[in-house]
Order: sequence, then C-alpha cells, then structure tokens
Amino acid sequence: SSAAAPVVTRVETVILDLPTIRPHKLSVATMNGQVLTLVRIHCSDGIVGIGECTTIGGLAYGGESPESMKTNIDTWFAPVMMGQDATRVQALMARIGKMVRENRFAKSAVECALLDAHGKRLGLPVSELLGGRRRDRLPVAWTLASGDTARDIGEAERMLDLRRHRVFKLKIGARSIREDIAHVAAIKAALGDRAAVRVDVNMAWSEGDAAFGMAALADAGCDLVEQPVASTAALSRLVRRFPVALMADESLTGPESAFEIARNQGADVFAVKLEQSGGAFNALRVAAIADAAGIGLYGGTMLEGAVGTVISAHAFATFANLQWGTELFGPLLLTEDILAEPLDYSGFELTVPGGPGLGVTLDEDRVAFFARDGIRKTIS
Ligand code: MUC
Ligand code: MG
Repeated sequence: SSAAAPVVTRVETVILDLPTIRPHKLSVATMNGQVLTLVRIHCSDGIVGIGECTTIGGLAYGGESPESMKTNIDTWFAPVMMGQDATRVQALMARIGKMVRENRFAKSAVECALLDAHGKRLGLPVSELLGGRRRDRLPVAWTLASGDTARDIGEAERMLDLRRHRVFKLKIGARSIREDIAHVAAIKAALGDRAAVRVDVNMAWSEGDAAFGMAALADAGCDLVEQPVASTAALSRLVRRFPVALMADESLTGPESAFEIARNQGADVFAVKLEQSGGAFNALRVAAIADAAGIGLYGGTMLEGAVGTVISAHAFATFANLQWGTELFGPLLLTEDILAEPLDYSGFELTVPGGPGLGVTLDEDRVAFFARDGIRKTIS
C-alpha cells in the first residue's frame, strides 16, 4: 500500500439497549428488547465508518454475546487494526483473521465499518464495493412471533393494509407439533392467497418430528420450512421428501459449511446472514456456492438494527439470485429509530440507500440516550 494511504487511528464500540414493539418469541428465546453493539472506525483522513454486531437472545442463538463482541473488538481487534491501511479492506480483514479465530459476528461489524468508511472516501455505495448492485429494492418478509394465533393474524392484516409485508415467517417449535401445525394452518387459512406463510423451527424438532411436521405443513399451505432440525445430516435426509422447500439457517456458518451442505444436497434454500457468514464478502461467497449448486437464496437477518440491516441490504442487492426475497425487518421490531433519517419500507419492499458508504447517518442523540452506561440525554 502507498505511504500516503489513510490508516485506522481509533476503534470505538458502544452497546445500545433498545425496546422492542412486543415480545418476540423464538423456540430458543423470548426477546423483550434488543441489544446492539455498534463499532466506529476512525481513519487518518477524518473519515469514520460504522458497523453493528447483534445477537439474538444474548447467548441463546450463538456463541457471541453483545458484551463479548465489545470486549473482543476493544481488546483484540483494535490493536491489530491500528495504523493499518484503511483502504485495503479485504487485506485488513485477512490480517485480523490471522490474529482472531472465529468471532464471526464481531468480524462482520468491523468489516462493515471499514466498508462504510471506504465507500464514503470513494463516494460510492457499499453495494458498489461488493461488486455492484443489481436491484435498489428488496422484498421484506415479517416474522409473526407474538406467541398468540389471533394476535399474529391481526398483526399480519395490519402489515398487509400498510403494504409493508406480504410474506410471513412464523416462529414455531416451542409448543407441541400438533399445536404448531394448527397455529400455522389457522394463519394461512385467514390470509389465503394474499400472503405467503413460512415457518422457522430454529432446530427444535427431532428428525422424526420433522418428517411428520413437514408433511403437515405442506398440507397447511406453508411454502418454506427453515432449519427444523439441528443436524445438517438430518437436513439432507429430509430435503425433497415433502412438497415444501427446506431452508438451512443455523447450519450455515460461512463458505465452508455452505460448501458441505451443497455437496450433500442438504437444502433447497440458503438463509444467508452477514453475521453468521463472518461478513459481507463471506456472504457473497456463500451465495456463489448456492448459485453453483442450484440452491435458492434468501436474505436473512439476525434481527439487527438499522446499521446491520443496511449492510445486509447492500450485499443482497448484489446477489445474482434472490429467489426467496429477504427478511430485513429488524429496525421495525424496535420502538426507536437510531438513524437521522429512517429507512424506506414501502410497497412490501426496503429501498437500499444510494448515498456513499452505507448511505445512512446515526442520530447521535439517540445513540447516546440508549448507550449502556452512557449519559442518558433527553430526546427532543
Ligand atoms: C432466525 O433464526 O432466522 C430472523 C427472523 C426472526 O424473527 O428471527 C431471526 C432468526
Ligand atoms: Mg432462522
């Protein structure tokens, strides 16, 4: 790199505690709020990039927690990054990779902040740094997870009226299979052809449960079953036995696992998540493997706030195929917007911001207000 290249001068992290609009019930956890870990990377040319790492239910979903991500970035990532060329994002991520094993979510946030900074520097949206966008708008599914069938139907009706969502993902697996099937069937019967209904079991079923459940879900009009079982081998035995698509989520942790699942014909669809993949570039590699294997693509979420959602949108906007749309609704699950200008959700889609970098600006007063251990200011 050239001697004049801008370098990383400071890495900052902050944890935000934000309320959700309602409890969000998954088979692995009930979320009564969401915790975002934000990363800010300052560069010697005065440019600052932002990133986000967010988990589901603390440690309920994966091995990283908001607090571990903050500690690891502050203690182990930052020293490896200081003074390094901020314009060589992939080289800097490779350098971090040598010094820091695993920690995919934290890596994803740091890579995001570097991409945001470099996009601002070049005057280009992050999608252009990731190969170039193919679309400006992304279809967005909504998750019904209140735990109550009638309440979920009411929520779906409101989303249809608002023209915000017409694809609904139901979180099941916490109750008995028969109760879950009745819940899905009731929601699909109420919505009919006006909406698609899918389920996410978050690995709660045994293989035997899944064989029974997938047949019944297909009969109920469900079109996609996400990660019914934990075992990747069991997924490959369940795939294409029932007239309903099978999607891998938790089994996918980046290009290596994507390759293994593809090699074993272990899924019809991949739920690609930037954090699970270890960043945007790895998510693109996962998508390339899916394309080569004839596996469909879905843009997943870790229920991130606006920053994690927007980097995901930039990445998904570049995918050659996005047959199953996205679920980038995370910011809508929070009661508070932390952006100066809210994202555009309309006509059942999200607009991918067009400005340089991520194309979004934080509302610093709100960030300070919701910062853990921060000075709680009054929001005007
Ligand atoms: C998951 O497992 O897919 C995505 C949407 C949602 O409601 O939960 C997440 C996690
Ligand atoms: Mg899932």
